[in-house]
Amino acid sequence: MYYLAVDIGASSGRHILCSVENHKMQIEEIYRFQNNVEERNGHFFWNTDYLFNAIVAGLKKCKEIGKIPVSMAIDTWGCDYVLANKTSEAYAYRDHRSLKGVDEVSQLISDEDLYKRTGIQHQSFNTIYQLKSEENLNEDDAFLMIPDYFNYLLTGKKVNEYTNMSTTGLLNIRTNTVDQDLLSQLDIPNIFQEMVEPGTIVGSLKEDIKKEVGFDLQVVVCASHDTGSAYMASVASDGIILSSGTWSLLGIESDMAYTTSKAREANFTNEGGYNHTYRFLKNIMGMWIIQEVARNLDNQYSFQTLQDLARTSNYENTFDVNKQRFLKPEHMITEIQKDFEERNIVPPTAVEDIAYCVFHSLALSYKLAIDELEDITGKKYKTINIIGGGCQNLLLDEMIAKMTCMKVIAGPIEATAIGNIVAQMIAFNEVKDIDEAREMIKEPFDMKEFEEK
Ligand code: ADP
Ligand code: LRH
Repeated sequence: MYYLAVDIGASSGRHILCSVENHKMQIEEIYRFQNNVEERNGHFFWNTDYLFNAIVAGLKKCKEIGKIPVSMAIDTWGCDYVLANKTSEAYAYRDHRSLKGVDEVSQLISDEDLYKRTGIQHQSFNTIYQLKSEENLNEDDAFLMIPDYFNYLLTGKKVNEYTNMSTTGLLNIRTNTVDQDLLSQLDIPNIFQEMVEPGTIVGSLKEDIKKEVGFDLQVVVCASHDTGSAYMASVASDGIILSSGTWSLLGIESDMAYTTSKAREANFTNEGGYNHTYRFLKNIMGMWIIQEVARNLDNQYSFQTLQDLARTSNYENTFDVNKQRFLKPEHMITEIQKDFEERNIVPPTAVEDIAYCVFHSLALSYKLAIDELEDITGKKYKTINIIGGGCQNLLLDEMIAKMTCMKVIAGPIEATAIGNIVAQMIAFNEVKDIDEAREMIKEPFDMKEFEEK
């Protein structure tokens, strides 16, 4: 039996096919494509047509290699959406238009009240602020988050998946439903669809898509917020989990939400997880910084080379990676250097020093976030499970082990796709529940351990 995960991150997307035999999962990447924001009239957008064509191209690849999945599910980054009855356009969360919404929302509800109500961190790009920045929102607009929108193009059915909906900042933390009072207070019309849980089968492919790809399957919703799927595939879910990709999402899986003022001041969030657990975590600027550094250097250096070069550096200073200025600067290297100059510190200039300084600063920000987390929860953690593409950065893994004195477990690299598949396997009774699935994950995927003795 094959299951297909379509996992689209801010930097790339991939189709990961999983076969299950004798209770063993085996994954194979069958299709990969780039993802990027595009600039139009001074604003940044995702190219949803290009992404949908890539989704269909990956389905055709299944046919070509003769491995037809019984089901598929799509996950993407959170917060962004399409108003499906009027456009296929999707603003990218790094676009500055949402700053207008931040101002407007803060005049209608205080940050304290909003956090108590939703449990969601303050990020300028949260959907709540994006929606408040829209002109002419209308009841009939049909709000679909990015994976919901692709599910709709595949099946013709409009639903909103719960875990991703929690990133809107519009769900009530107690009821886990869209907070209608909050909508009224903010004058946002009810543009939302039926909300469904991960594991729900949406339906089969529309006739035209079926014809184009040459087969049918069931479209399932997974935890369609990529971070939600990634955390599902953690093999040490009782410790700290660091989902390391374009963003670093550092936190814990928890049965309870933390909405204390300490949690709010540290800007931790309570995102909705599979089975209504919470991901209590902090967004840290993440590999975005090194991606942009690489782009500024015309992509002459691979991530592996940047890591190797960084090992030769003696540069010691660090910067605060979470400053708003690093969210979408025109030129990342210049922005980093300016940040040092403004603090009268000699900035890094050689490639090896820039790369080292970025990794060192990230490691430091993880250490600070762990201190905050332990303070808020009153617990001490012994392990950090780093998952996602960024766990391949062994230098960073080593730095984290050294700085935190915790045991670092790196892997699985494709955690998000694996979590996506787990939701499908549970929906098809291939496994009983997430605990059983997590046991299955421990064996087949390459994990590395780092410990500072
Ligand atoms: P997302 O899905 O959020 O776009 P990924 O999980 O694919 O991100 O992770 C991408 C990141 O993984 C890259 O930005 C890079 O920093 C890191 N990465 C990928 N391959 C390697 C490698 N071979 N060595 C070190 N780091 C790597
Ligand atoms: C990571 C992620 C993160 C969100 C951001 C928009 O890909 O989904 O969890 O905060 O993108």
